[in-house]
Amino acid sequence: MSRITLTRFLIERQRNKQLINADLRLLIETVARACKAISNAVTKGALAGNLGSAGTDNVQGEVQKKLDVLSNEILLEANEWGGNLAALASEEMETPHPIPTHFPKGEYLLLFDPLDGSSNIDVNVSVGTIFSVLRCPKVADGGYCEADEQAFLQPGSTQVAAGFAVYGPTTMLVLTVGDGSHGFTLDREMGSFILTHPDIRIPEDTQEFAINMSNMRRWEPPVKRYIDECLAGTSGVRGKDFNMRWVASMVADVYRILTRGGIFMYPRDEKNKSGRLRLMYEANPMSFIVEQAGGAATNGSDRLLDLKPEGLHQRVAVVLGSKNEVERVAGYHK
Ligand code: AFP
Repeated sequence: MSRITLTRFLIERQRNKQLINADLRLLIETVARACKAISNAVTKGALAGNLGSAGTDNVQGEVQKKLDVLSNEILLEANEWGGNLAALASEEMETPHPIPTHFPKGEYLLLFDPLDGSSNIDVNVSVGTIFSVLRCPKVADGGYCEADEQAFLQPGSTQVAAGFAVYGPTTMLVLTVGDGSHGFTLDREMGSFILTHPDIRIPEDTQEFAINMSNMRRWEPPVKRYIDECLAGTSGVRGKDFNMRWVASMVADVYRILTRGGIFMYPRDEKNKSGRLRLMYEANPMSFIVEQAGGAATNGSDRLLDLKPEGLHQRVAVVLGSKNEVERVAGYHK
């Protein structure tokens, strides 16, 4: 049986469906190549001196791991010269990164969380890379506007592509360009991502939830009610038992939900008043992927993909996964 590589998958989307153009294809392939390099660095761990703290803080005031810094550099270097980007933005950088003047510019904006879940690196738990692609807005004369922070502040519904890699027992890449969500496994001998999970579908119902229970005392009443009902099991109003998982790497938790269903929640609470996760490079790309797989994503009151961003590093409450459960939580917020 012939294997469908990421390159062939993308060429077919370009040629047959005209869903992407050559520039977007090159951009996605370049991000995927950078993910392979990050996967190698993660796999080598202590052998390459890659574990531990970098001794610096990022814009969010979080301690940067060596691999956070390295992954950010890998993604920047890989994407600067292709001629398809107007600018890049990252969790690890306060302001957008312009394309160096000696390289041509293009029509796309790339956002990424270079190494999501990085507090899990030193304990050898799965981590990953999340990315989102937007178009740089055009101005009156038909040219592209200045690729400053303002250019990035578009609702998630305008994303033209989104994906994430998870560096787990296997390295997986999940991608959407708007015609479903598709999973690719890294074949290390060949150095290629191979389509192994076409057209992923999230079951609409689930008996598994993912939330950091240590925040329970700070939750808002609708979230508390939902989890209390899950915990009550067969003797409660839901009439069934629920299982719980929390990896504390969004990439791993969302990958599990894509594989067997479930609901993932990082709600706002008394401590994280706006939520903990970042809208532009965590919630938006994950919401695009989850919706394309038949799931739903909300902040409790609104569809995440409809939110108008106010800042590059804005935080947001996130509830996503199996449709019927997400709608139940949204209903409890009304
Ligand atoms: P780090 O990248 O700082 O490890 O944060 C990971 C993350 O953004 C997301 O991947 C997890 O779902 C969430 O934070 C875990 O947060 P808690 O540590 O509060 O459970």
